[in-house]
Amino acid sequence: MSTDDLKREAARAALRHVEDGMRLGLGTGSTAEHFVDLLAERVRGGLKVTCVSSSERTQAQAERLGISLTTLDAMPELDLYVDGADEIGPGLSLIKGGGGALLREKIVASAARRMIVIADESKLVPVLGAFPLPIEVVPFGLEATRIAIVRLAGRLGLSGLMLVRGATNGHVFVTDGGHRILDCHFSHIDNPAELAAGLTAIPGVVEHGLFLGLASAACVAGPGGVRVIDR
Ligand code: ABF
Repeated sequence: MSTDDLKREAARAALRHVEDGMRLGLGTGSTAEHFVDLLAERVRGGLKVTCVSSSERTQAQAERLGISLTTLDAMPELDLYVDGADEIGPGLSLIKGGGGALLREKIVASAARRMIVIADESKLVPVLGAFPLPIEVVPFGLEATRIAIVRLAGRLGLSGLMLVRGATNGHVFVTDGGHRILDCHFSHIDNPAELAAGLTAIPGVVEHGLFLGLASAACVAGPGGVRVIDR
């Protein structure tokens, strides 16, 4: 089975938790794309759900597939949010935002009663941080914000490259909210809660990719099948 097949199986497993009449949040990324695709098949078969997207990209896919969409303002409380992750650590702590949609993803995840993470088993890690942590920052004063993050990291014993996404190839990445992303190569984050609290206190930081206490369960697919991990 290819990694892509595993992602689809994880998405299929999460679909079993979707019931008629649910208010759903749709994630972003290649695994979430499978979920939206499979959901559309169920909708064509008569399932009635109303959805909110976490990115323009997912919005376009869901619209194209005929899924009923609304905004989070019109439907501010959701039953379920299904999304992928870049890393799944202990206690279903997550790094997300490799696709650059972390701000909307976190807003949608926080509006949902339950969040189910879908992933292939390569995303499971004993300690978060091998995947660069994305931090969404406002463009104004970006260098001052970066220095504040470097100082925070130093106090917490973290170090590593901190790169403005896209800057090295001259195409600086701009998020759906008009912000920039700093990718922080910390390699291992021993205390994610401490780092999350410190980042939130820095004024130029809009949001960070540590999702702590948000996921209720994960459907993780490997060659032997899909494992459901509860928090
Ligand atoms: C989104 O998609 C992100 O938060 C995460 O960065 C990414 C996971 O990507 P994929 O499903 O393509 O591996 O959920």
